[in-house]
Amino acid sequence: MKAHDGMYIDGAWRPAAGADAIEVVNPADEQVIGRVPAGTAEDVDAAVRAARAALPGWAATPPAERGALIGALRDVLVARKDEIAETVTVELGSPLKFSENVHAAVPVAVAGSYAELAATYAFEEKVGNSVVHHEPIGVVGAITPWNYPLHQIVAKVAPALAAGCTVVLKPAEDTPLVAQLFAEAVHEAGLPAGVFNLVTGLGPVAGQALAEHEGVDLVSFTGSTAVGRHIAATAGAAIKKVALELGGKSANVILPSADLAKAVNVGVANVMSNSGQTCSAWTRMLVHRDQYDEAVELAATAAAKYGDRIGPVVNGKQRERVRGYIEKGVAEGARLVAGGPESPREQGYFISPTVFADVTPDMTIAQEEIFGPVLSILRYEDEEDALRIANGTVYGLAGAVWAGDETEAVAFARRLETGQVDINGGRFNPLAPFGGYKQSGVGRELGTHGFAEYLQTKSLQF
Ligand code: TXE
Repeated sequence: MKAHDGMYIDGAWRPAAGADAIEVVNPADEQVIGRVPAGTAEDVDAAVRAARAALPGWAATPPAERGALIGALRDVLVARKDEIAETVTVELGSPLKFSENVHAAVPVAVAGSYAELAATYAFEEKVGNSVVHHEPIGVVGAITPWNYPLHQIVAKVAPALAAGCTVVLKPAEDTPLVAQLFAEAVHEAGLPAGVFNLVTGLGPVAGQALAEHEGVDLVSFTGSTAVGRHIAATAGAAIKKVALELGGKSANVILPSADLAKAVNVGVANVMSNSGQTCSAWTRMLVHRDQYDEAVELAATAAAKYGDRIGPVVNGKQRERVRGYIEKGVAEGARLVAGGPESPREQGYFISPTVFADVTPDMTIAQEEIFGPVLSILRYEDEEDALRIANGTVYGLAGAVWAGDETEAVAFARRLETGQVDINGGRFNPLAPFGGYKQSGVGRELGTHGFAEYLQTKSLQF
């Protein structure tokens, strides 16, 4: 796999300040596939300076022109989609079809939506005797995770650039190659130098330096709640705006009137997809006690069918983490009906699709984000009980409600403390706001709501 040995700063690949490197490992076979430089505070400083220098020119570029350049970037992502899919497959381990259909395709839709929005957004609006200007917030420090590596990058960079902000990206250390490919795409699309900059490196070094840098106006972070809390504290001390997209423990509520088999099968697929490494995954399935045994049987059968079709988890540490949760589930009295803690293969960080029955709301596996292919099935007595269980975690990112008719599902969804709910299955919408209630985050991504995060207002009174 091709890897750059420098940082993309001010429109060119430049040597890193230090000599340390990060090894990129293919989680499917544990082989080293490349090396990228481990950035330091010095690299971050150079990148932030470049972004600051480029800011006035980019902010003054007519929005339609910015939109056209983001459209050109989208076109490069389309032209290089096979390379993107192959890169994500070797550094994240996801099956190639999934990389093509999701990891390469979703960022194209998101970039396209912001190419359009830049050209059509009302950057000025009249409010009584005032005119409100929506101006770019400035230099954005984007810190992204590895689970949907290109999507997480594009969901921050595209709206930031569309808004007139300039960006320094610090991608996850597990998946830096697709980030380098993205930087190449930015270059190929012809975006002006300094508008987008890339510093690869470790979270506590390069990420920390970016979050702390006084030349950064907004830190947009997606990752663990623990690091998010730390970043919020750092940024808060500097009175810097933050956008945080953190963990989840979403509930898939199957009401008695629902098509049970469909709800269970789609629910299992949702959790196993991307080997369970999805922050919005419906990791808790809530089933009425009268339908419970049937649901457990359906889920166990569906999970067993997944077998080899899911990829490994991202690295050895994550595999151990997921295994630890599975062992804890057993120790706390949950009943294993599919999968388990043993690795299904000698090589690679694989975990079998795992399903737990007899999970109670107080168990660790019903409260904490596992980030692996592990489903917990909980029993509820009535709707009020289901609601209490669904809302009974510190998280509130996503969820699902299934019912015989949509009105019933929507009535229940309105009472959920969560940022997104899929009704009878739902379908991904790149224009719908995505983000969390409670400890799942601050702010929203995607669509006009995600766009607004990168803007600040100035009102002129007449
Ligand atoms: O996340 P980290 P990890 C959850 C999920 C997973 C767990 C751990 O439960 O099992 O987090 O994953 C950068 N200052 N999610 O360890 O550490 C880091 O380099 C600044 C949920 O991978 O939060 C990377 O770029 N930056 C999630 C990014 O933060 C720092 C997606 C995320 O890494 C930093 C990923 C620091 N001190 C994990 N420390 C979601 N919401 O989708 C680390 N980073």
